[in-house]
Amino acid sequence: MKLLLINPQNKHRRGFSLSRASRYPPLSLAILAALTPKHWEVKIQDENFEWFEDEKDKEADLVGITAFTPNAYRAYEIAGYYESKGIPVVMGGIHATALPEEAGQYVTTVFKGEAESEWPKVIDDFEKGKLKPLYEGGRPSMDLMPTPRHDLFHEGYMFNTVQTTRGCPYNCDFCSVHTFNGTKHRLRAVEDILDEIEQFPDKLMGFVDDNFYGYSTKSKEHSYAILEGMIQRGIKKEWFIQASFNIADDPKFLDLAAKAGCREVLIGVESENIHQLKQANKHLNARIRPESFRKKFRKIQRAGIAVLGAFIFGLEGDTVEDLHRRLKFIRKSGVDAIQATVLTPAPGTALFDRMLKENRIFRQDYPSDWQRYHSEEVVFKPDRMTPKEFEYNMYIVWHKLYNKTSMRQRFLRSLWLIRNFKSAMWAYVGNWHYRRIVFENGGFDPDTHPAKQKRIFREPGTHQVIDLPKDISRPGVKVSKEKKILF
Ligand code: B12
Ligand code: SF4
Repeated sequence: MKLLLINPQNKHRRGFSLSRASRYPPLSLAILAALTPKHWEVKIQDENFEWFEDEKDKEADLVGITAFTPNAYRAYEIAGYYESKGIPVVMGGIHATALPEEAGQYVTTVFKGEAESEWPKVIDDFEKGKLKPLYEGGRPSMDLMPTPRHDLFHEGYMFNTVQTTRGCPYNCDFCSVHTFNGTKHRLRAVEDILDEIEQFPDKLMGFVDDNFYGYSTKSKEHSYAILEGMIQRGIKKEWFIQASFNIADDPKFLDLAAKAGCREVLIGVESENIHQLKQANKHLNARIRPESFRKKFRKIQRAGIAVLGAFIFGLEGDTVEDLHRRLKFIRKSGVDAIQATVLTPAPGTALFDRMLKENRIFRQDYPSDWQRYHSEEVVFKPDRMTPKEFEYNMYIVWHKLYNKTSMRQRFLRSLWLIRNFKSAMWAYVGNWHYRRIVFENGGFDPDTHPAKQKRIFREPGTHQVIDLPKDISRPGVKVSKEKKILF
């Protein structure tokens, strides 16, 4: 029996797929492969490297597809090919879980939730000719997670990925994680994690946990045990994590992480505006208060680890001036790498439900419009600016963050602050990736200010460049006394 597992990519905008060094392997598919009985032949078809073509490589008795929202449309396209040949397609992942009815129109079987407990049942039912239209995997214990089949990943990947936890106790209203993986922070057995890391030869890796360190004493101890285990076993890898500001106040964690090879940590900063943090339920950041963000970054950098700050633009209440205020905050804060994304209402989040109710989402030609939900395009009406103003000013923000001169200056500053060449280099390379991701339109020169460029707008979702609308404001940065920049 042949199982073909497919990792589809958004065809119009390739985002992280653009360069080899910013691609990450589809861990979900390697888990499915490991859960599949031995008498099955399993293969991963990965559009990060090769577009799916009808003619070749398509042999399968059963197909499994994974998708986040921006690549769901592509998943449906590929599913259509197999459905037309009478080969059943099972679709799982975050998008199918959020919108099972929609997915059900394009695939044979929808799989909701995590795969570990129910995937063997799917295989068994298929073998008996009794495949059902819907399975619910729920959120099983992480003890059920097998060692993923890393050997099936495309050999072109530079990074491997490992998962040590699932779920998040917070409920930020723009985020899919707590609705999908739940609010319980589930921890995986440390020995399983270490055995898995030892098994693959790749030197570079990332922990895909939403929060490697977590918020409880138990999760903190769990992270220590992983790091101590890596050091004891002599595992020599370089890697990144995602975590919250609380790691900055734990010198033991920072010391262990640096010794175990941590080069970069992504922190979801989101905004410098405390009201927005509260409004979006980003309570941890609001409690710490934006005035102290810079100090926290420094503590992490002093440990030899680069900080990748993730910021959201277009949060509720944002005006054009606020976008520029956030930009200024970012540049002064000293973060080494920057992810500056456009607020995007993902299905299944509170943000999506609210915006839908308020009739503010203007990209609703689903499923095709899901291709636009990649966090670099405006798909909703902001409350205090027009979508075009937002979009145009995002180009200015991106230009300021990712023009060559500012990236080089940032690199020198990182060297000074982190005092670790490799970590500073990770951040520098990361900035190059984001530059490629946001400017991948062919019509815009990232090194020239948008005001000096006649045509910058790409018809979203395509590569076609369109004229800049005349009626949008191009403000200078005015900062009022009450809302002064913090650094
Ligand atoms: C690593 C990661 C990435 C990697 C990609 C890794 C990959 N797999 O290709 C990178 C950095 C490239 C990335 C990019 C982006 N990401 Co991302 N990413 C993640 C992160 C942190 C972990 C994903 C992961 O590997 N999890 C581990 C695996 C094992 O879990 P899983 O995929 O959920 O799989 C399990 C189940 O879903 C199920 N399952 C999954 N597929 C299938 C298929 C079948 C057939 C079955 C039966 C079951 C099944 O079984 C698996 C095992 O239980 C998640 C957060 C999260 N917790 O999910 C965000 C997340 C998925 N990303 C998100 C976003 C928004 C993006 C970007 C748009 C960001 C950007 N600014 O550009 C891009 C879009 C990428 C794209 N392809 O279009 C959002 C997606 C929201 C949504 N509704 O789609 C998430 C949820 C983060 C968030 N805070 O909301 N991302
Ligand atoms: S944004 Fe981060 S802290 Fe907030 S719910 Fe998502 S994973 Fe948790």
